[in-house]
Amino acid sequence: MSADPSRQLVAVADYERAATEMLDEVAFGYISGGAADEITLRDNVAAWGRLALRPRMLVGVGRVDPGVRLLGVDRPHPLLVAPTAFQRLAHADGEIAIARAAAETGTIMCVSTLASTGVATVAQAVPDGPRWFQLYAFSDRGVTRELMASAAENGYEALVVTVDRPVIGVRERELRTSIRASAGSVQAFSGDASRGVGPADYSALIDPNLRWSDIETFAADSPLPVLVKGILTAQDGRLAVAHGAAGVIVSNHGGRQLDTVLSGADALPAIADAVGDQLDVLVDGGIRRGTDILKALALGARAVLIGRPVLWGLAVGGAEGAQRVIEILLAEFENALALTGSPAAGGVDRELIMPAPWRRARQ
Ligand code: FNR
Ligand code: LAC
Repeated sequence: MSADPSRQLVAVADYERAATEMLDEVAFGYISGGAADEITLRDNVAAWGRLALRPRMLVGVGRVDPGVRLLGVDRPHPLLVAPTAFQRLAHADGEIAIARAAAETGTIMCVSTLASTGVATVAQAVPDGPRWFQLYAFSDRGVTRELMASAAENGYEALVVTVDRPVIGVRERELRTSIRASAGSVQAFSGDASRGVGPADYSALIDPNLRWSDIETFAADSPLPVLVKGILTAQDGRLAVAHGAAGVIVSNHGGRQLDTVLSGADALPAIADAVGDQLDVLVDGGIRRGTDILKALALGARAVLIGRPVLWGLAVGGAEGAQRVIEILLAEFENALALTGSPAAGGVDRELIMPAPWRRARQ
C-alpha cells in the first residue's frame, strides 16, 4: 500500500468499495440501501448505461465551459449535493464536512430537514458556500414555517420541498438493524431524544396529506424560490408549474421509497419536454460518472444531484474525501464535454445521445 491510500481511489466506485469496508452494517445499510428488492436502486445506475453518446469531432475543445444557469443564477457547473439525512452516520464531521467540500468546489449543497447538524449551525460553520434547504413539511405547520424562516434567515437560496415521502418506503435493511440517529434542526420535536430515535420516529412528523395547494402556499409565503423534489411524470411537472414552483427535481429518492418505480433517467425526457421551458428541471439517482451528468443535460436537465457518492467520500476521508468525489465527477464531466465535442454545457441537447445499441443484447 502507498503512504496515501486515497491516491488509489480514482473513481466513485472506488469510494463505494472503500466505504463498504469502513462503515458498520447499520450506517452502510442506511446509506447504501433501497426499498424492498432494490430493483429501482440498481436500475437508477443501469439506466444511464442504456444511453449511448454520439460524439462530434473537430469543433475545438481546448477549453470547455461546464457552467450552467440555474434559477436565474450562473453556476460554475451542473452538480449539486443532494439532501441526505443524518450525515453524521457516515463520519463524525457530517454536514459540516460536506459543506466544506461543497464550498471548495462551488457546489450547491442541499441541507436536509433531517440533517444531523441543524441548518443554522451548518451556515455559521461554513458561511461562504451556496446552499439550498430541503423541506419536509410537518403536519405541524408552525414548525414547518419556522424551518422555512430559519433557512431564509441563514442565507439558504432555495427551498426544495420533497414530495415523494408521504410515508416511508419498505426498507428492510433499516428494519433489520434498528438504526438510531438524531436530527439537529428538529430534535426538539422528535420525542425522547435521550433514548435515541430512528428515522421512522421522524417520519411520523412528516405530513402524509401534503397537497399541491400546499406547494402554492409555500411558494407564496417564502421569499425563496420553491423546487418540488420527487416527481416522475409529466402530469406532475405541469402541476408544479401551475402551483408556482420555480423548479422540479425528477427523482425516485434514490430507490429508497417505492421499489420498481422508473428511474430518473427514464422519467426525465417526458418531463423536460412538457415543462422544461417553464421551469428548471433537475434530476437525480444513480449518477456515478461524468458521462451520466452529460446524458442528464442532453435529456433536458439543467443540473443533477448526487446523494450516496458524496456520503461514501465523507465516510472514507471526511471533508477531503467528499471533496475528492465531487472533483472526480467534475473532471470526468469536463472530459466528457471535450470528447463529445461539446464546448459548453449549456449547449448540450438530445442530438448527443441515443438508446444504446447494447441494451437489447444485454436484456
Ligand atoms: C436520501 N434522500 C433524501 N432526500 C430528501 O429529500 N431528504 C432527505 O432527508 C433524504 N435523505 C436521504 C438519506 C440517504 C442516506 C440517501 C442515500 C438519500 C434522497 C436523495 O436526496 C437523492 O434523491 C438520492 O440519494 C439520489 O440518488 P443517489 O445519488 O444516491 O443514487
Ligand atoms: C431517507 C430520508 C430521510 O431517505 O428521506 O432516509
